[in-house]
Amino acid sequence: MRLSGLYVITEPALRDPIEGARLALEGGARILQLRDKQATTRQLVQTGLTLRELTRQYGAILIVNDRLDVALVIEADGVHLGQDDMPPALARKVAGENFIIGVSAETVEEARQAEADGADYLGVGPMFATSTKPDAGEPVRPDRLRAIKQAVSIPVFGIGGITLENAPAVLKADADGICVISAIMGAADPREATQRFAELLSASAT
Ligand code: 3NM
Repeated sequence: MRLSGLYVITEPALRDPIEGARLALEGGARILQLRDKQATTRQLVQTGLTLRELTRQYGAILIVNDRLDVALVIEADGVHLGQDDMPPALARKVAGENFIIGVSAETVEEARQAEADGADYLGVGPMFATSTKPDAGEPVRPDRLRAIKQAVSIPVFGIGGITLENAPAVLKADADGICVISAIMGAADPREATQRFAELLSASAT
């Protein structure tokens, strides 16, 4: 199955990850990432096990940010790795072929390397200014995503500062999907926000 569409990520500073995940799943999210940079390993595993149960109920994919060990222990579907995390080729050795490995790429060179290393999808960003990841750097804009799409054949997701208003520009640059944190986890009604993103994406897919 080729990954595409709406990819929702938790952020404990904005909303409790379990509550946020439940609302996003109710709103139609079918790819969910557990991201919590502050949690202890024990906390991450506990939250992860709950999210595993919830995502199974909804038939949704669960990815764990950064931590291959936690992803394997909670039987997540995959892991998302940054440029300073576990090298994707080594993660693949441990996790096997039926495990999703996502990689963050900011440049065409990083994207090509990640694909060569066996990544299943790429997260490219930040598309726009974001305060959710203070070290994300300057926006690379949708143009960079378009250039990366032309250089690789795996699915490419845009990430960083994506809202309902600017998501169409990312999709127009040929993104396979979009990753969203604050526009959903920071929304007054995350369920409704998710529904609106999901509608936007399904309209663009037709
Ligand atoms: N990674 P929001 S930007 C987790 O550029 C993350 O790789 C980024 O959050 C990257 O949707 C980002 O609130 C934060 O902007 C995305």
